[in-house]
Amino acid sequence: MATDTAVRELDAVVIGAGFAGLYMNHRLRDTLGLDVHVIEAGTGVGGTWYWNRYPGARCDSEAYMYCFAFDQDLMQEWEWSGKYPEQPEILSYLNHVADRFDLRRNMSFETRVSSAHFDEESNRWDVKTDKGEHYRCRYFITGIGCLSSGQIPDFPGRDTFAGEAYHTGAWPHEGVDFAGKKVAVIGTGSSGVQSIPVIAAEADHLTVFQRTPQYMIPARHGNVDKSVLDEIKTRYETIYEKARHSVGGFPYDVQDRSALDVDDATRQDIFEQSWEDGGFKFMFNSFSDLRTSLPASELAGEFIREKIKETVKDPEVAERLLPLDHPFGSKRVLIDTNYFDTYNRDNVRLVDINVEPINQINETGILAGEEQHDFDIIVYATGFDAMTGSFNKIDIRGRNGQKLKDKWEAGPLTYLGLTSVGFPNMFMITGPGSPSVLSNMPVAIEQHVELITDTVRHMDSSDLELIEAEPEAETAWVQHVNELAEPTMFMHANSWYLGANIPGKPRVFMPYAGGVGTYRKHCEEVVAKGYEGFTFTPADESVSA
Ligand code: N01
Repeated sequence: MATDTAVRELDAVVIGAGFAGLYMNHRLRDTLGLDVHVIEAGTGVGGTWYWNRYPGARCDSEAYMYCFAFDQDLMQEWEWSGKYPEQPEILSYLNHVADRFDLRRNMSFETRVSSAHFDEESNRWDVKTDKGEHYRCRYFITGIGCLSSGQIPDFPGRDTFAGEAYHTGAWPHEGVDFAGKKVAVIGTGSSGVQSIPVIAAEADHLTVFQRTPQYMIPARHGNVDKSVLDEIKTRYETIYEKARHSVGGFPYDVQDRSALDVDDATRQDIFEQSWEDGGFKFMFNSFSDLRTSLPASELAGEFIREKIKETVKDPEVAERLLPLDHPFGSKRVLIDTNYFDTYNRDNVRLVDINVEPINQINETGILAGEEQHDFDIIVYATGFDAMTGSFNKIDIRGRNGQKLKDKWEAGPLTYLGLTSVGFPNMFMITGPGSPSVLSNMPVAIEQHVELITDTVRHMDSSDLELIEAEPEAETAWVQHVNELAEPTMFMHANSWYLGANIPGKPRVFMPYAGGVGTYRKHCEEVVAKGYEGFTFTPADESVSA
């Protein structure tokens, strides 16, 4: 039983030791000299890459872009091995960063923040953990990730299954042995699509339970010659600068052409070339309007459907794999390696749960429609309570004891995706209403961490006690975020961006769809205009602690 211990006074508490928490710690502690403590639930650093160890896990951002850019020496010394960074390599990288900057010495591991309450008497946050620790700090900062709260649907009888069951986002560190086993994978999002080909190659038999067929672009993953990466390193500054001012946080050239303005043969050639290149270039580097024009998106969708039909040998299986109910780009674009080919294997079966619904999970397996499927292992690749789920798990209370969870009951309300009215001196790194998941995360994270650092520096040098968003600014921001999403393909599908994967969750588009470059410019203007939309409380006007 946890007991309350002495209160520890700090400048800042940061939750999470992933990309966000690591860099925030470095900036506040080493640049500003603040007394900071980082609280992390895992036994080590890594965040997403600590938890998501499922087979085939890797990032869809190319490796040379999926890292910190704040330190030139760090950038030059780290060597990536392949086109895309695999989970063990990213975890090694983040451990290297933690070692290099000595970031663990002010961290608690295996500890969860249970509550964070703003005390209006002292203008301090009281942060308590499940270990009974109590911190009192000026700044309360969340680096809790956007996809950290795993969800396993409440299928009838779910807990009666006698075999092994795993969620991709909480994978056992010792790995799972699939050899000779009958395996089920439920879910065909990024995690399912990455793990399915790897599990199929190991298991005796794999059955995939699919609710929504998906569009995918081949990754073209493989080793990259060191000379290529060395050459990239000579241009790192330029590359990152381009990424910082781009839409998706990638340094890809943007094409100023509509898919509708070229003839069929030209369009086909461009799609083919982008398909050969693989990865997100298909989306960002082929045509300018795949995210915003339904007819353009449909042309890309049709191209991909043809590729699926060409790849999957059994026409009936191919038909079940065709995404027809949502346009390309309306859900997270998936990057795959051998996904569709996997359905040509003799040991793989696809169940469309729209036709054969999962009626029950029982001791031996899954009853889908009228058919019983027996399994040794069930893998839930069923996603996350995205963006707000991890906030809701912590009892966060601002002014007048208002709970963040209550304030966000109808959807997250933030200013810049960074702050929320009534929660002074609380900053959310890549919170809802910021570009976050619609971009290459390290780029978005660095921008937020640096903005928070500059803001804290400004407050300290100007003797300002509190920063708080203004209600009008927050209302306008939420409206702006909605308006940006409205003309995009994102509004045409049931996705976790809209909370549609969680029963009862309000249908609100949560990330900022205007791109990291536009968002950065907006933040710079806010600062240049004296932190427009924020109110500061000077130290001498506040009640002293
Ligand atoms: O989760 P998801 P994920 N019954 O929500 C299905 C990032 N990520 O873990 O599409 C049956 O995308 C659900 O079906 P549907 C990335 O941003 C990145 O795969 O909702 N099925 C879907 O097929 C990604 O988008 C990387 O109809 C149910 C699947 O489960 C995000 O994390 C790698 C169901 C969930 O897909 C989440 O990806 C991994 C139900 N009740 C993750 N509920 C890389 O960078 C859900 N499903 C590579």
